[in-house]
Amino acid sequence: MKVMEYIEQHVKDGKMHMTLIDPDDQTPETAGEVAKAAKSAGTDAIMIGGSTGITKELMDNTIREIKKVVEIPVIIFPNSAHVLSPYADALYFMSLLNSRDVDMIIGQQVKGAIYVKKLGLEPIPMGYIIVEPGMTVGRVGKAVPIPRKNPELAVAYSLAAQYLGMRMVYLEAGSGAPEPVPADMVSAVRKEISVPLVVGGGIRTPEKARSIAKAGADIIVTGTIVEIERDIESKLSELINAIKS
Ligand code: 1GP
Repeated sequence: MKVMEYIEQHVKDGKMHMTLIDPDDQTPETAGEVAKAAKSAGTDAIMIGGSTGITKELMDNTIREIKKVVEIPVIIFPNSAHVLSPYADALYFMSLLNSRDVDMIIGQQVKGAIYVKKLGLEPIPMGYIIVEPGMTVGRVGKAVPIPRKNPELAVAYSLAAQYLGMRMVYLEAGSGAPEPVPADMVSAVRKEISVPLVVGGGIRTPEKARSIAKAGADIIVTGTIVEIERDIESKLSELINAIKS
């Protein structure tokens, strides 16, 4: 089954959770352990990526270790065309729509397209939209973040993504954001689009995860929680239960 079909089936039946692992933050072996704990906690897919410091070799080794221990999809969440790996199941073929830099909107995609084809990776077209504060990805991606008080602008970008043919929309507050994307922005976007809505950045507690899911996110992404918690499985399962119950 294609990863996009897997996602569409899951969001038809309920909410999904995806765990983001940054290959630059631990050894490939430790990344495998993290993925295993996340899978046991109920996560539905592993996303691999980060804003800085990633080499192709690190990407390849990390994905291989993860694939050894879990069977859920492993999806590349790229920061550039240099991190493509044949070992992943799919790739978010994404455009940072509210960037000031044309390279983030279409340049890296042009650089990577031929390799995606050669490697046989499944590309999942995604509109990536940075919401304040945006954190490192907002800075590196030269984004003009959507103001937290402007849900209408987030709706306009999200609808534009859908009309351009993108199969998913991702509202990103930035890894480690003090607060997630506002719930009223999530619900405003959910009301208007018909493709799966992904929300991430700053979601570290079951309460916040529940409120974002209730507001209409189909897929919740968490990354930092697996880096800061010692007992990853129990902390993550509390958060995932809050999303799915
Ligand atoms: C970042 O949305 C993800 O791209 C995850 O954010 O690290 O804050 O969970 P956190």
